[in-house]
Formats: sequence, structure tokens, C-alpha cells
Amino acid sequence: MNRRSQPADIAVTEPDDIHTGAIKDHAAGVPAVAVALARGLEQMGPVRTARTLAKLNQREGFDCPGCAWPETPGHRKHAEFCENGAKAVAEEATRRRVTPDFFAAHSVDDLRERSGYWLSQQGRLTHPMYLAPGDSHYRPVSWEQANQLIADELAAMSSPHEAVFYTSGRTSNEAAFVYQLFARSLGTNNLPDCSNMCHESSGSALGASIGIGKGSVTVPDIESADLIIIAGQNPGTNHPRMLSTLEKAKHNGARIVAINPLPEAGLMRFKDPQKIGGVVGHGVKLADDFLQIRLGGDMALFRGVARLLLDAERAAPGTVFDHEFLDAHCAGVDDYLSSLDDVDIDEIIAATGLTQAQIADLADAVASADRVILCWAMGLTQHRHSVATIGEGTNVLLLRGMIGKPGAGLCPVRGHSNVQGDRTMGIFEKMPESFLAAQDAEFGIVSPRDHGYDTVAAIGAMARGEVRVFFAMGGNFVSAAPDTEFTRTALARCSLTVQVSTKLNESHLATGRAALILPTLGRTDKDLVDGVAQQVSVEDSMSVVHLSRGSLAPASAELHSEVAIVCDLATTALGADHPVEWQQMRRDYNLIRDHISRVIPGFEDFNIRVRLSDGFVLPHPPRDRREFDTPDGRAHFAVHPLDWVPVPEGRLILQTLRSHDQYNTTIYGHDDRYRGIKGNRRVIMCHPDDIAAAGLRAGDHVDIISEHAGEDGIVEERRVDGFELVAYSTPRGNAAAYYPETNPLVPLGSVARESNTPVSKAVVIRLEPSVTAS
Ligand SMILES: Nc1nc2c(c(=O)[nH]1)N[C@H]1C(S)=C(S)[C@@H](COP(=O)(O)OP(=O)(O)OC[C@H]3O[C@@H](n4cnc5c(=O)[nH]c(N)nc54)[C@H](O)[C@@H]3O)O[C@H]1N2
Ligand SMILES: Nc1nc2c(c(=O)[nH]1)N[C@H]1C(S)=C(S)[C@@H](COP(=O)(O)OP(=O)(O)OC[C@H]3O[C@@H](n4cnc5c(=O)[nH]c(N)nc54)[C@H](O)[C@@H]3O)O[C@H]1N2
Ligand SMILES: [Mo]
Repeated sequence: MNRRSQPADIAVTEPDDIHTGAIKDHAAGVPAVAVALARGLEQMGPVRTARTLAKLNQREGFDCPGCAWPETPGHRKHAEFCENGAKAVAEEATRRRVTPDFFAAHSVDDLRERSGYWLSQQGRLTHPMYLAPGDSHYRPVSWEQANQLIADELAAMSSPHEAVFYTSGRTSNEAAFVYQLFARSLGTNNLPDCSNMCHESSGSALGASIGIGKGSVTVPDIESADLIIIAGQNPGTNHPRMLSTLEKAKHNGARIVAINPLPEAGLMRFKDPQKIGGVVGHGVKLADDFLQIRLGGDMALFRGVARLLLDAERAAPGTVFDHEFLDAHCAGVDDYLSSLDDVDIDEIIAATGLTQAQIADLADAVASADRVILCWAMGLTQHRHSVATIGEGTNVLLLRGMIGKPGAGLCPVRGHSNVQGDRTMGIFEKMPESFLAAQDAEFGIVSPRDHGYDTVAAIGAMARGEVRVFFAMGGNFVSAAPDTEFTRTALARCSLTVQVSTKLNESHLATGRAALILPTLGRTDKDLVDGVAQQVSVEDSMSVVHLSRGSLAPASAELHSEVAIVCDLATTALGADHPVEWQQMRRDYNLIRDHISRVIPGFEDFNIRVRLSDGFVLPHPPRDRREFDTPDGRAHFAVHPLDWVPVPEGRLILQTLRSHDQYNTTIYGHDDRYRGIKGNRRVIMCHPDDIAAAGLRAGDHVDIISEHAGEDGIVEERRVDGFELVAYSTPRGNAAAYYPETNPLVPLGSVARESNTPVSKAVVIRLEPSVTAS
């Protein structure tokens, strides 16, 4: 802190009047390149921009911190990134800094008044900071002091279950492994993660159906499929590199069906900015069919399709179902088929909002394709009946034998770049006995066996005052979690909250009695230990594990890697004679990989195979051998009663989603270019007839009130103020608004059955004209 004067805060453009324009009919193209470069130049300057983007997703470079879409094996393009990946990198590799001077100039109360956008635009955190009980400002602390403060709180717990260790999905395999090892050495399985709010429903459904919670396809499978169904996903914004893969599939003759309440630009047409045709032409039409389904209607659609497949099979036996596959590999077929006799096509039409012809057309496409892939993301996973919905989609593929053969399979498209790897490494409140036993044998520890808290359960425990220490390995818990105000109050009941972070966010201001900010290296940063550059690994959405090496000089000499942070804390908290060799692992990540290779199946010779040019693919028994790791070794048909989301009289169903200019809770800007909404994020998209029926007009400002019947049956209300109404193409009764602004509306008690994922895509709301309208 030898700066003489406090550097000026970074000024940001706060939201303005909103401008709405036409919904775009295509994604990418020249504006995407321009936006990516502009963000890079603004945050990094020209030299750093060129250097950084050149290393993005290259073999000798770092894994994009954007999404979990895989690189194309064998032939990576020189520029294997997209507009939004470049934005994610610019955010991390920015030259702006949040120093101790910044914290001296801003009290916590002052920072609480700022927007999340303003906070994240201030730059990279540079020093460990401590907010003492009752203090108004964060003040610098040494790493030793910080570790001692945490260790003292952990030692004061009356049970190890008073500690909660959250993980966001950017954490590397190596960091995740030592982190869960620390939690379990301490004696708790309280390891909630962002996946609990994300693809947990996919894991629950696929685990039950096919015995593994991961997708069964590779990039070459997608490129050679002949029918690709994309349900509940907006790849143009959230997985833009997927569009190049889809373009190839299209070129090879695939038919693409988009199932979405919104006509998302990326699904309609794609202009590859890395090709000349993408710069000047009209781009490639991607979706052949767009089914504008009602929110929560997908289970009904899949059941309708399954019933039509059954009818066709009955009419011409042996022509639709894959009997060989069903006989050799599946269980529960008869029960499932007899449940289809109850399907009432009128209910399917009501639930989906589609026509009978559209449903029949999809069934025909599924019946006649040789290679079918089903892709999905949050539009399927964040509903009350998500596990049943994904189970039903899986049933449709099983009927046709579409698992474990080239060009076919299940493709849950993951979010965070290493969320799948973190789970493989043991970030899960209920890891199986096989993992715990192998880990205990490797390290000579005794892991607890009782299940820990997931995200929603952790918030409940904090609210009851049963959590003393909340530790977050990345992420932005208070903004990402449902029921923002409740979650904030719950966090305030902890004695100590600790955030390991790269950038400032709202969770640094939603503190316990005391709080710590521990600044860490990101993906782009060089991780030097005693002069030797350490490498980490990640697993993408298709189970490929590969290395990631940062190359930039860190934002300050005070930044520690996530691995170092965990290992140093473990040494302080567990004592020097703990059986785990924390300090050796801290100094050489190869040792961590050696341990992983002995604990987790599929990681044999980890240190050798991870250095192969494309890394290595983890085993996936259904994909590789049509083997199913279920109790009877068979794939199981899921039989659930039909569930969907009717719209109560005078109410709307709200989905909360991402704009084109954000990464989860990190807001890059106020434009949602593809949806034609510019200048402000406090908007709610509604069908024009719903706006008129409410006696309102597009452009009016409204308060959004959510309604949820609590356990006692009493209807609880939650409110956010001052949202501008935008007339938009969405089914009647369905509305959309951005996350995290609308998280205060999502009730903590509204969760998906089995997976406990917050229902972020179906919130019952009503609108009232804003009195505070500008
Ligand atoms: N640039 C960028 N990239 C990201 C992220 C980001 O914020 N920004 N986030 C990352 C993360 S963690 C994740 S999980 C993924 C998220 O990727 P997505 O799942 O694409 O993200 P959402 O914006 O939540 O979009 C959900 C999509 O599902 C549709 N949908 C909503 N409800 C339903 C429904 O009931 N049925 C159907 N069929 N469709 C529905 C919505 O209209 C929308 O198109 O992206 C990852 N990549
Ligand atoms: N209403 C609603 N809520 C949702 C969703 C929704 O669709 N609707 N989506 C849910 C989903 S899919 C997800 S995945 C969650 C996301 O939940 P989180 O993962 O908790 O949230 P992020 O916004 O991705 O976290 C951003 C923060 O991570 C930190 N960070 C970034 N990179 C690194 C790193 O390399 N290391 C460390 N230690 N920290 C880093 C930065 O400080 C940054 O501020 O939100 C969920 N919440
Ligand atoms: Mo996610």
C-alpha cells in the first residue's frame, strides 16, 4: 500500500432508458467480433488482448472460463473462442484493480448501495481483506492472520457440520479435490455447489435412468446426428461455440428442432464470424422447426411423442422401437408403455401450447431418424418436475435405442467451465461410498458418511443459526441463490463468512458477523510455485479432461492459487501432523493428480494422459459399452405422473434467464443484443395480449409480485419494483425477466422434486403498476 493517492473508482455507465428493437433472427456475425474486441480493449488494452485471446482454448493455453462446451478434438481452430468467452476473459484479465486503498475509501455500507455491475467493473481483488465484527470497513490482513481467524472459528464449532463449503464451477479439478478432502478431513459433507441450482436435475434423472449423471455424446456424435433436439437452451448466448458444431451437423444433413418459449436468435440462424460467409452472407439456418412451447410443457411434449411412437409401433410392430436394445439393456419397459395408455392428447396440447400437428411431426422425426440427440440446459432443469421431464426425454431416446451408438445420445449442456469436473472430484454433499472408501484408504482419514447440505438446505441451516462458518470457493452465493433477502439474512447469522474470489461482488457485502475476502488466481493467471509454473485440469461437458495453463502476470503478488489457499488453511486448521501431506501437494500439483489417479476410477496415469494433446476422455459405460451402472445393470424407464404448469387466473408464469451481456451474476453491460433489448436490464418480457389484458401498455413500469403457498398453505408474497414492460414473442401466460435481478422473487421453498433445485423457470407472479415509475 505504498500508493500516495487513492486511484479513482472506475466509472460505469449505469442503466439508461431502455430501447427495444427487433428480435434478431441470427447469432454471431460481425457485431459479435466487434463487441468481443471492444470489451477486450476496454479492460485489457491492445497487447494483453491479443496475447490473451491467442491462448484461449489452445493446447498450450488456458481453458475458457466461459462455458463447458468442449473444444473440437483433433483440429482446434486458431481462434477457438466466441464473443462471450472473450468477454469472460476480458472480465478476468482486466487491468483494473480493487486494492486496500479502495476498501479504505469505501465502507461496506457504501458498497452495499452500489450495483453488482459497478462492483464487478472495479477490477481484480489484490489483497486478503478482513471485516471485523462491528467494523465499517474491510481492512487488509496477512494470509497467516486470515487462516488463523478461520481456524479459530472452525475450532470453536460444536460440530463439524457447523461449517459449510460452497463451490462455484470454475474451480479446477486439483483445487476441488483438495477442497473436498479438507471438508471431509474436518468431518463434514456440507459441500453445496452451483450445480445444485443448475444441472442437479439432470444428474438425478440420468443417474436413475442410465446409472451415470453425465451426458453420453461427444462432439463428433453431434456432427453426425441426423436429428438434434435442443430443448430449454439458448446456445447463441450461453454456449456460442456449440453453434459451430451445429452448423457442421447441419452441413452433414442433420435436422434441428428447437423447443423453447422464446425464438432465441442463436437457434434460428448462425453466422460464423470465423468464416467469410459468416461475415458477409446471411449465415446458416439452424433450426428447421421451432416449437414455441409453454413454460414447463416439455414433460408433456415428451410423453405425447412417446405415446405417438407407441401408436406407430402398435400399427406396424417392429418398425419403431429398438427391440433388441430394449430386451438386452432396459428394465421397466412394460410398466412405462402401459402408463402411456393414460396419455390424453388434449392435456398434452394444453400443457405445451403446441398443435397436434407439431407434436405428431416431432414424433415422426424421432421415429424416422437413425441417430437422435437430445440437448438441454436450464429450461429443463429448473422446474418443479425437472427430474421427471428429463427422465421422460430419456425414455423417448431409450425406446429408439439411442444410447451408446455413434451420432446418438443424451447431451445435458453444462454451464460453468468445470462444474462437471468439480462433481467428479467429490464436490457433492452425498458422494457414493465407493469414493469415500477409496479416499479414506488413500489418505488414512475417516470421511463422514452422513449426507451434508446442498445449497437450499445450507440456506435453511444458516437461517436457523446452525452454521458458524460459511466458506465459498468462488461464485456469488447471495445473488445466485433464490430468495435474495432471506438468503442475505441467513448469511448474516453466521459467525464468519469467507469468500475466495477474483472479483468484487454482492456476496462480499452479505456478510456474517465477520467476513474475509481471499483473492485468488483465475484461469488466465500464471501460477508459479517456487519458480515452477503449475498447471491445473478441467473436465468439459463431454467428459474430456485436459490441462489449463494461465500465462498472465497475476493482479498482485498477494494472490494465492485456490490450491494454496486450501492447503495452507488445512495446515493451520488440522495441524502439522495431519496424515494428509497438504504442503507437498501445495508445492507440486502433480502429487494431487497422483492421489486422484488412485482414488477416482478413470484417472489412471492421470499425469501422463492429461498431457496428451487433447487430454483424455473419462469412461462412460452407457456410451462406451451400453453398460448401465444401476442395481440390475439395465437402463431404467422413468415412470412419473404427468406434471405441467397451468397459469392461474390473472397471473403469469415467470422464467428468470440470462441476457446476452452477463455471466451469471456478473453483468457485462445492459444490452441483450439478440433479443433487441438495449440500455436496461430491469425489464419483463410479456405477450402483448397479456399486457393488454392486465390493462397495461408496453413501456409501462410495473412491480412484480410473486406468490407462493408456503408449507402451512399461507400464500407468501415477494416483490421487486420498477420493471419496464416489453412486448415480446412468448406464449400467452408466460413471461421472462433477467436473473439475478428477479432472484428475490424465487421462493426458497419452491424446489424441484428429488434434485432440490430452485424453481427459477416457473415463478407464479402478478403485475402491479409501479408507483415509483419514472
Ligand atoms: N455468456 C454466458 N454464458 C454462459 C452463462 C452466462 O451467464 N453467460 N452461464 C453458464 C451457466 S452456469 C449455465 S447453467 C448455462 C445456461 O445456459 P442456458 O440454459 O441456455 O441459460 P438460460 O438463460 O437460463 O436459458 C434458458 C433457456 O431455456 C428456455 N426455457 C425456459 N424455460 C423453459 C421451458 O420450460 N421449456 C423449454 N423448452 N425452454 C425453456 C429459455 O427461454 C432460454 O432460452 O450457460 C453457461 N454459459
Ligand atoms: N433466478 C435464477 N437463479 C439462478 C439461475 C437462473 O437461471 N435463475 N442459474 C443458476 C445457475 S445455472 C448457476 S451455475 C448459479 C451460479 O452461481 P455462482 O457460480 O455462485 O455465480 P457466478 O455469478 O458464476 O460467480 C461469479 C463470481 O465468481 C468469482 N470467480 C470468478 N472466477 C473465479 C475463479 O477462477 N476462482 C474463484 N475462486 N472465484 C472466481 C468472481 O468473484 C465472481 O464475482 O446461479 C444459479 N442461480
Ligand atoms: Mo449453471
